[in-house]
Amino acid sequence: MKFIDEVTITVISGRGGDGCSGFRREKHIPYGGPDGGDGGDGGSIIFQADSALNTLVNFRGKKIYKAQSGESGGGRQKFGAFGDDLFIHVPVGTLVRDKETGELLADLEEDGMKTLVAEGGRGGLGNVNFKTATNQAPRKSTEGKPAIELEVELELRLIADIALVGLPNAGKSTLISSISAAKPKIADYPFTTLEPNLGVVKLGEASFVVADIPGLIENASEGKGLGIKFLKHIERTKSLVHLIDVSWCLNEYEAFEQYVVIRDELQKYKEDLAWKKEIICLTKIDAMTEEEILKFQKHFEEQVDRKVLPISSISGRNIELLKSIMMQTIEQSEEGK
Ligand SMILES: Nc1nc2c(ncn2[C@@H]2O[C@H](COP(=O)(O)OP(=O)(O)OP(=O)(O)O)[C@@H](O)[C@H]2O)c(=O)[nH]1
Ligand SMILES: [Mg+2]
Repeated sequence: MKFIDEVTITVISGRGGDGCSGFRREKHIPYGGPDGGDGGDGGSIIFQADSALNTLVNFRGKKIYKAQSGESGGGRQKFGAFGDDLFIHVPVGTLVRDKETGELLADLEEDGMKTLVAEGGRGGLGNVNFKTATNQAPRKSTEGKPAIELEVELELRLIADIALVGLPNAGKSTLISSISAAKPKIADYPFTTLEPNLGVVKLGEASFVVADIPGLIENASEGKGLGIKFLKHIERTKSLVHLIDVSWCLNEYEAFEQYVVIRDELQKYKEDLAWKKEIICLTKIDAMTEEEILKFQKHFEEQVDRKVLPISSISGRNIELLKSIMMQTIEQSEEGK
């Protein structure tokens, strides 16, 4: 299953500072020698893997990354300052490629790993370097080496933090399209989604990855429907959001039965999956009265003995709240590791 996040950015290293051509001029020293200092080296572009990041979403805004140039040398053999290197932090698992040639420049597979991708230009030499026995007063100095500008492609294979599970038509794709930029097909019939869709959900500075999984049905664990193929991917997520469309149910018992069907399948597939943290959402509540919502919610909460969240992707009700609960759940599961 390929979930790929890709983005192209431009990186520019710093150019080297120019060497200086200068001569010592002091009151009582008529023939002061050459004293032009060297230019400083420009800063390099270095990519660094950082486990605190999990998507490339932050690169969608800023496109150009530039390291500092070196400063020119000065008189009195003054060296130009070196430009600072620019460290670009990327999620662990990011590949960096030269866009033009396709060459792999960095494969940042471990936290903290660093790779230099564009070296800063060397500083030029000041004329002090060119003094020889025969040429005591060289005017020669060299320019700093130019910057390197590269268009690079960053690629990250994503692993979802949260999977949306539920029966076909429960509203999973609609939810992912309302909380992320993912644009999956949505339709009023079962099995609309045939392959998982991934979406990156942004919440303030943080972000996490949600997978919209094709609908599960009874006996999915034995291979019915599309489900089984994807259950193993659900295994790798930190938690689940279980969507139950209760809007068409005649009563709360019928509604809860839908929940039980999926829980059974998860459990039959693997005990571990059933114990994964799960956020239970009653969906499409815009199509219900307040009374009905309360009745269904109360019944679910009594049965599962914890909070259940009624939501509507269409009206947006409780969607922001759901996003923050998702974030909290991910954080808790990371702490519990
Ligand atoms: N009224 C209402 N309709 C919704 C809501 N969310 C989804 N729907 C509708 O429910 C139908 C199914 O939505 P999908 O998002 O395609 O459902 P799904 O769970 O992805 O379905 P599969 O991919 O087949 O598993 C569509 O007609 C949606 O417009 C909601 O919050 N309120
Ligand atoms: Mg779908």
